[in-house]
Amino acid sequence: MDIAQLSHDLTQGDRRALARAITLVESARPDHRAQALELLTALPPRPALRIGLTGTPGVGKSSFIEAFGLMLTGLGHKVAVLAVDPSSARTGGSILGDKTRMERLSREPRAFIRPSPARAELGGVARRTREAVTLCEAAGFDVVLIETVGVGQSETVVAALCDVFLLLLAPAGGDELQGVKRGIMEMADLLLVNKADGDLLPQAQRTLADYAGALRLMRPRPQDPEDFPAALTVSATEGRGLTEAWEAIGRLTHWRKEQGHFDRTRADQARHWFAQEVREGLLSVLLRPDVAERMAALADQVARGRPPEAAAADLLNGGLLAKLSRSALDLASDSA
Ligand SMILES: Nc1nc2c(ncn2[C@@H]2O[C@H](COP(=O)(O)OP(=O)(O)O)[C@@H](O)[C@H]2O)c(=O)[nH]1
Ligand SMILES: [Mg+2]
Repeated sequence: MDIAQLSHDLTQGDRRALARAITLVESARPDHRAQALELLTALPPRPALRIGLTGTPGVGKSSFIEAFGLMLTGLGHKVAVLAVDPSSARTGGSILGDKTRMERLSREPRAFIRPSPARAELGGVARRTREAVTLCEAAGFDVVLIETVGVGQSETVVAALCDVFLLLLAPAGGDELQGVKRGIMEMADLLLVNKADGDLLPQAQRTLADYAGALRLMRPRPQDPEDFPAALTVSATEGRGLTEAWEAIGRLTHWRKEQGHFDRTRADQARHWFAQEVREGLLSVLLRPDVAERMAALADQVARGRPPEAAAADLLNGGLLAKLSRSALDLASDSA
């Protein structure tokens, strides 16, 4: 693959080049990995606004993305939609599989929708999504929406990928807060009670009041304006509240930029992902066949009475660390 050509086409906004580039970063093949890193390094930084979106199945995420995305393209924005879905290996792609709900957005020339890859384990999905965000930005998409259903720790992953995090909620009965994990509410910048239309409108308004009350009890965030995290009602199907949601996002990001929090958060996120990559890289060495074999042999010795500490030290101080530094050298010479 001609990476210089791909990089050129991508930065011209060529959608097929973007799709091919995302396929490249999704590949686990070592030669593809090397090309992916070459591509990502070559691309000029062109940061967009990264918006995360979570909510339980059925709450209206796809419908919201369709309506919100169309509003944004109508305002002249270029909108990319990605998904973090560690469940898709089992379900065959639960998120964004329902393209019927995003039919108009998927036909919109200023939008780009990419479902979660089928092979999905959280670490891999996080890296792939991070890299796909960079590719979308390089292709000129200035708003990137990242959707997750919140399987496992996927909200935490998305929160660490985006600038603004939205939690979509449905009108609830009574005063129960829908069993929304408290941690998720604490991550959210904006709570959107969807389906505020028709018969559901009064219930949506009551639900909004409940959540607004819950938000007031949470500890304040010194990095945000006083009225954040905020809560609003929206209707994806009737297109209500979308402008207000966009305005709230704008006000929040403007404030964070002025206060220096926006860039600082991005820098902290980059540090986080760097440490994560190093950790995963080290762990992956343990899965290499030669290392796994050596571990199995040492484990047998431990089972026969050798002190586990001694066997571990044997592995770490002997072969493994030497192997690690050798693979680091391999990498260095590969990229030279
Ligand atoms: N009344 C109403 N129904 C909605 C709204 N948004 C979504 N729905 C419906 O809720 C159901 C689930 O929507 P969907 O977008 O697939 O939810 P997702 O699973 O979170 O992606 C569908 O039947 C939608 O038509 C809304 O704003 N109002
Ligand atoms: Mg959906």
